[in-house]
Parts: sequence; C-alpha cells; structure tokens
Amino acid sequence: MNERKLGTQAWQVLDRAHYMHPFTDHAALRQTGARVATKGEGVYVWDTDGNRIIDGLSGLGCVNIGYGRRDLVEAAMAQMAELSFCQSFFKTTHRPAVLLAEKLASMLPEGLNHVFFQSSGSEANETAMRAIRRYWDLSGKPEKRIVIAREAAYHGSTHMAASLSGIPPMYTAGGDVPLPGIVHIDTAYQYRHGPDMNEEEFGLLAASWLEEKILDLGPENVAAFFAEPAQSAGGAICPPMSYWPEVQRICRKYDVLLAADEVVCGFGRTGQWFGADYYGIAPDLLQLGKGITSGYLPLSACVLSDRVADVLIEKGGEWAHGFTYSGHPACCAVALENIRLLEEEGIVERAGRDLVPYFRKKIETFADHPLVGNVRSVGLMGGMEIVKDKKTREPYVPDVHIGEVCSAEALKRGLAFRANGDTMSLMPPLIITTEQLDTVFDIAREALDATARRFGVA
Ligand code: PXG
Repeated sequence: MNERKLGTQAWQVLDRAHYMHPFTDHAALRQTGARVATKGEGVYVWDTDGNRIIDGLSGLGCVNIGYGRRDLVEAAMAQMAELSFCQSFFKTTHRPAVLLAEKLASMLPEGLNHVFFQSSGSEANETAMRAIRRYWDLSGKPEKRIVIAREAAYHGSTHMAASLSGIPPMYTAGGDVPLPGIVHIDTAYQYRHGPDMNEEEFGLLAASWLEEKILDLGPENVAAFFAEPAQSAGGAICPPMSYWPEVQRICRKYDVLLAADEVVCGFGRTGQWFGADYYGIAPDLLQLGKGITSGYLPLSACVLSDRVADVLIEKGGEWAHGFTYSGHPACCAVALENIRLLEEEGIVERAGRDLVPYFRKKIETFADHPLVGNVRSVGLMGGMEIVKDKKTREPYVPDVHIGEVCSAEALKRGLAFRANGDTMSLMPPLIITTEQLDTVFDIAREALDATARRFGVA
C-alpha cells in the first residue's frame, strides 16, 4: 500500500476502524470522519483535502515556537544518533538531562532547583502529588493529606490528575475518580462569581475561599493547594493580579504547599517565561510540559523547591517513583534547543512586548458581539464566552453545544478555534505575526457571525 496516495475518505475508514482518539465521542466522529492533518509550517497546518488551517491553538497550547523548525529536528536526530536512550535509575546520568535540569533551575523563581522528568503533563502532576504526600509523611505530619484544587481546573487524564481536575465530566465520571483526599473550591472566575465587583477586590475574595476551606478542613489536615496560574482548558480563566500573591500568603500562613501547574502557562504563554513570573509567586512545586519542547517530543518536568527536595533527599532514602522515559535524551536535547531558540530569537520577549497588547486589544473588540457575554485574556491565551442572554449570563451549555458549531464554522474558514464548553479559546503560537493575528480575529468574527445567524441571534 502506498499510504501517501490514500485520499481523505480512505484515511477516515482506517481511522474509524482502529484509532481511538483522546476526548472524542466516537459515535459522533463516525458520522463526520476526522480531518486528516499532513504537514505543519510556522502557524499553519495542512490537511489531505489541501486546506491550510491557521492554528489558533498551538496544537493544544504546546507548539509555542511554531511548526517545522529544522533546528529541533536536527537536535533530536543528533541526540538519537549519539545516545538514543539512557535510563537514569541505576546511578547513571547523561548530558542532555543534566543540562536541561540546570537550565530550568536557572530560569525558574528562586529555590526551584530540583527537576524530575516525565513524558506528559498528567505524569508531572502525579509526581507532584506523590512528592507532596511523601514530603508530609517524612516531615512527621502524615495527617496533612488533603489537597485543595479548583473548579474548572484541568490537570490531566490519569486517575490522580483527573481527580484534581475540576471540569465536571473529568472528576465526576466515576471509575474510582475522584480519588480520596482531594477537594475543590470555586475559582477566580469573575464573570460567574463576582461580575459587578472591582477586579482587585474580587481577586482577594476568591483567595479568601481558599482560607475558608483550609480552616474548615483544619490546617493540620491540608497538604497543598494545587492550581494553574491561569486556567486554559477550563475556559481561559484569568485571575485578577491580586489573587495569586494573596493565595501564596494564605498557603504560607497555614503551612500548605503551593503546587503550580504551568503545563500551559510555562514557556511564554502569559507573555513572560512562566505564570509564576507573571503573577509574582514562588511556588513550592512547579509542573511544566507542552511548551518545554514546543510539542516536538513528549516531555514534562516536576520542579521541586529546596524545601521539598531537601526533605525527600535527606530523610527519604530511595523514592520509589520514576518512569522508563524519565529524562529521555532526545526529548531533553529538543527541549534545550527549543529554549535556546526561544531565548536567542527573543520570541518570548517579543510576544510579551508586542503581541500581547495587540492580542488583548483585538480580543476586547469582541465584547460587543451579540453572542459574547465575556472576553478575557492573559498573554496569548484568550477566551470569548458565548451566552444565551447577555443580561442574565444564561449559558447555552449543557443543552446546546453552540461552541462546537462556532468551532466548525471557523474550521471551514481556515482557523482552528476551540470551544471549551461555551468559551471560544485562542492560544496562537508565540511566533505569530500581527498580520496573521488579524486573520485569526477576522475569521473568529466571521465564525461567530455565522453561528449567531444559525441561532437566530441578531
Ligand atoms: N495540566 C494542564 C494545565 C493542562 O492544560 C495537562 C496538565 C495534562 O497534560 P498531558 O500532557 O498529560 O495531556 C494539561 C493538558 C484544551 C486541552 O482543550 C488542554 C490540555 C489537554 C487537552 C485539551 O485546552 N492540557
């Protein structure tokens, strides 16, 4: 079989027969068939029908540097040719893992110096949870077990990561999820929880829900607060600037560890290198993934502060935790090259300086669209929340998935524009130009207009 000659339909038949997709209603997929992607270059992806799609989502918030960078391909090839695999279980190490760990420690806030590698964001969060529980066990406080997470959180799809997540189908789907010892609080979602308040006051109010929960559970029982600096999959929920410093103050007051899931925020999404830089916090644990390699190879990191690592190292003996692919040499080599390019070409710096204000100005023009109840953004992550009634903020979901209609309208016009519930999300690659951003927002508007027409909204 010459696979390259197969047409879209033939691929769809094979796909349907054998390939189980993540987060997919396969019965529905059977009706439409999947789009078959073939090639990526810069901010564009092509499919077997010859369509060129502008990727408003950076894949899944990972392709920060854009598609098709030869330097990354060559970094992987060179490393695979030299040392294709190396375990680090039995007193063995290798250069790319050491160099990357050192590089991350030098970039992250003070004290985050100890790097554990895995392949996915979900696994980085597993590592963080195991480290948190072990830290308290070894510190002689095993009763400190409960971890507080938030509504609308997405931390991944393994049992623990799904349990930490706060998007209803994730942690309410049954199958032993949620695992015990995890509780959720409301998040800093101003449009739903405090729309008429001053932003800074709302941030302090939302932080106070954490304090209330800690006091309710008893600080002696609370191990950690686990949260994304800004929530991506939950619908681009961006807290006011007053929220995070207050959360950090509360965690310190009650001796509760702070674990920041920066799987999406890390590597420039907020316009600064890390969400911790943007919001001015120094977490005890910080998880990275996605943008660490710009999605070219799977890699994630769980970075432990000196405080946590010192206890694990000095009191713990062997930590029975690790993965075959912890610190995979090719993945680490690609991450190093990705970070080098992001730095040397000033990609993160330019995004923060030039693109972020432009993106914000453009997205804010959607506030008066008849379908859009709320617009929000941080850095190059933005959301437009569709509502049935702008006054009452009544949503369409769960009765009607209007966001999916809008998403399909955008795709027809050449834009990947994701619906997270009723919120239409954008997180373009950091290398996008302002002209390309104009196209993104022009198509987004056409898609919203077409959706409004289909729903009889003027
Ligand atoms: N943490 C965060 C904050 C994430 O966004 C994960 C952990 C899990 O990473 P892995 O590599 O295990 O998938 C994620 C994943 C979306 C979307 O719609 C986002 C993710 C995955 C799927 C869809 O924005 N992020």
